[in-house]
Amino acid sequence: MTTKHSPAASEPDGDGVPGKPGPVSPAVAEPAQPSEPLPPKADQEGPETVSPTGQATGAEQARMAQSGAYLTTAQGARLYDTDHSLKAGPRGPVLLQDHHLREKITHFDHERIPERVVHARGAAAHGVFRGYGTAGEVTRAAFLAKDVETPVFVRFSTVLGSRGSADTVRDTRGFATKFYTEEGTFDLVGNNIPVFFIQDAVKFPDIIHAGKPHPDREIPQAQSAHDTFWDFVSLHTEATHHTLWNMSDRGIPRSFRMMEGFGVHTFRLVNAADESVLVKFHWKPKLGVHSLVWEEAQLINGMDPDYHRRDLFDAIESGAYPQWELGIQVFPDTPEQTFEGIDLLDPTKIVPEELAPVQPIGLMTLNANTRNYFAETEQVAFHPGHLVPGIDVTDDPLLAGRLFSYLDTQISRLGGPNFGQIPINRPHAPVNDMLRDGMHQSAVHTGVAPYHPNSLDGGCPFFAGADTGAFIETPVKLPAASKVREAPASFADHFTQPRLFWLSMTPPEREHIIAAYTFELNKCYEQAVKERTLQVLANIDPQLCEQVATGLGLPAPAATEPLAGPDPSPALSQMGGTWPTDGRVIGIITDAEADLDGVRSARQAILDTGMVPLVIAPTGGTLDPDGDPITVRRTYATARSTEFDAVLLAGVPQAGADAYGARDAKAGTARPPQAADPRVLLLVTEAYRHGKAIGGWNGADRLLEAAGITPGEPGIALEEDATAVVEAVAAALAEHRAWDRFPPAV
Ligand code: HDD
Repeated sequence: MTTKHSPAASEPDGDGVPGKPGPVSPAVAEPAQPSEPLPPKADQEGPETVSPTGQATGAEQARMAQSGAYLTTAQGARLYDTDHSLKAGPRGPVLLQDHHLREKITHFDHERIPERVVHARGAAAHGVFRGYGTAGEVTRAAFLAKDVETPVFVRFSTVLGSRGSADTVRDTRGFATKFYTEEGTFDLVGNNIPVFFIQDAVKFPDIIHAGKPHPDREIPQAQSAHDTFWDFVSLHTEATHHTLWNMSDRGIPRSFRMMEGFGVHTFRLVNAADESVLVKFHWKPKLGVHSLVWEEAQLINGMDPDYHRRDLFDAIESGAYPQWELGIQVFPDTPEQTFEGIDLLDPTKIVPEELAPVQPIGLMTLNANTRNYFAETEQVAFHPGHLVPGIDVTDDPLLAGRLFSYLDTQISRLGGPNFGQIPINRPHAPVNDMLRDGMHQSAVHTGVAPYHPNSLDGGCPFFAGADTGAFIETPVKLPAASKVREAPASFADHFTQPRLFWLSMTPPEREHIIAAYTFELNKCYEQAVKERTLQVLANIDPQLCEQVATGLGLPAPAATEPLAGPDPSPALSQMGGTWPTDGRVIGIITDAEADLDGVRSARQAILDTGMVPLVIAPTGGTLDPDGDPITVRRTYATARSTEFDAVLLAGVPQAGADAYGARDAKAGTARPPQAADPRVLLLVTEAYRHGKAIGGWNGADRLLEAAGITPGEPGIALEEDATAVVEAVAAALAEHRAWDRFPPAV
């Protein structure tokens, strides 16, 4: 006999005596009756997607989730139990005829799909792109040429780590955008670094084999700090430029919202008169480009490995929609395909913005979170070959290989050639192809003649022409040439542009680069790898090489390449400006004895400036529960400095110090009395070390003193009242960090 499970009857029922089951509040009891599901939150509504057969899917399918009164099998038969296998008696063996058990376990066994071979860890969001209507002169692509709104889906990612790795590792970040335009889908599959490791796609498996964990023991995870990576990049010096960007602050972004994005390759745009130009795409974040510091990034990997995806999700949830302006650098489409001597087909080279300004052509706003990670973020399939009329590729040999690789990889990752029918991948333009059948075909194609021309299905479909919106490849003239496995001579210059980047950095940024190389190379075992890398660094800059060599305890070699020029490009530095502080997180450290009116006004002032306050107190719950309660968001035990962009001190939190004192007294230990709670002291000293703004009032100077911080320093704001403190801290935060707090690297 099987027993019918009755959820309500199984809940505890008692009088709250420890060890005895207590009464259960209706809110936490397991629901026993069908009720309406919670409505989706407004900001979880993503754009509708439409199937090739015209069926609405996205939102419609979302409503299917855990809704409806009755649980059913996959075939729609209602179920009365999903918690017990069918058995021969309550203690008897499980019966093979339990078809529900078999269906449920079989489906579960196949829930995972292969993760992406690179860029496995990512986070994504929906949004809109609005063209400024200014690009018509250079492209006929309507979503750029006209003032129209186009839905987008953007996936940010790390490159090396597997799907469950941490967010704030030192790595390149992917920045892939799918524009669902009315003329077809356009994918801009870029990175947050404008150059790439290699110049030819044929080397991509090699650089990835070198960067991924060692094949024998599969360590380290999501790190470039290991021998094979440095072996590869020191032997393939074309990787020098990209590696230098990686070792700079660009390799550890503060947030996806604060990263630039780059199309990397040079693309070709074609206008309505069939005139072409060469362009490079740039995404410029409205919040500015900001980074973590290395110690902070490492701590976050332990404290909150989901830091970047949480930041993106929370910002969108709270209405702080991230925005990027799309811009293009425009170059004449000459047969040489160079600009100011820079080879536009070499993906390891940039064109400094001072030589070719970035011209804004549209604005992207991410305004809706994903509703299902698997369905959207995991199943989205980008491809640089997803192009629309008016945007074409060039002969960059790295791009050529990508045009093959992205389609190919989806076949194993998404299980067949019909991945384009998955809701997140469905174009918003009408699809009328003659691709048929195959694994996971979900369209019910009608007609009998999926070939062209035909006389049986009314001749349909017919071809479009240039005047009816066809994608027509630009008839670029090719030079007469022989078949060779060779690179052009200009591809051999591997050091001018790394030097350009180095010379464009400010002293604190250079110190971070030196520290990064020193850290990574000290993690390597092979002496030859370290020495070869020092030779590479010598060819960038002697100061860089010498300082890293000191950190490694090795002699610095002399340069073997000329070190003259080039002119620095100030646009490459992240320092020196002020930026909006929207969505920045401000911790307010307080306790029940502090100036709680001040805490209330600080909270309000933070919210008024579009930032996010988080009150930190000794325990959870509320402060001043009988007055005007303040909700505590973090306790001294759960808060760490890494969660905050700046910290406010509403007094000298003593509660923890008292607790330590009492414990010491009980244990009879003779530690010196604590000036403040040690967890608070740690939080404040870390924030200080990471160059974060710190503000305080109401005796906060004593806490600073206990932490060894001098009040008059830049980025330290002590004021009479809480609102003035918030104002001063916001002003300091607009510069992102107090830069002169960073000590020399070695
Ligand atoms: Fe790639 C994924 C960016 C070179 C092969 N790549 C992938 C993603 C980004 C980039 C952002 C993640 C897309 C997503 O979120 O789903 N890749 C780049 C950039 C490159 C580049 C900016 C150089 C300019 N990639 C590159 C080469 C090859 C690949 C040279 C192969 C020859 N990339 C892939 C891939 C991936 C991929 C194996 C893995 C998952 C996927 O495509 O869909 O095909």
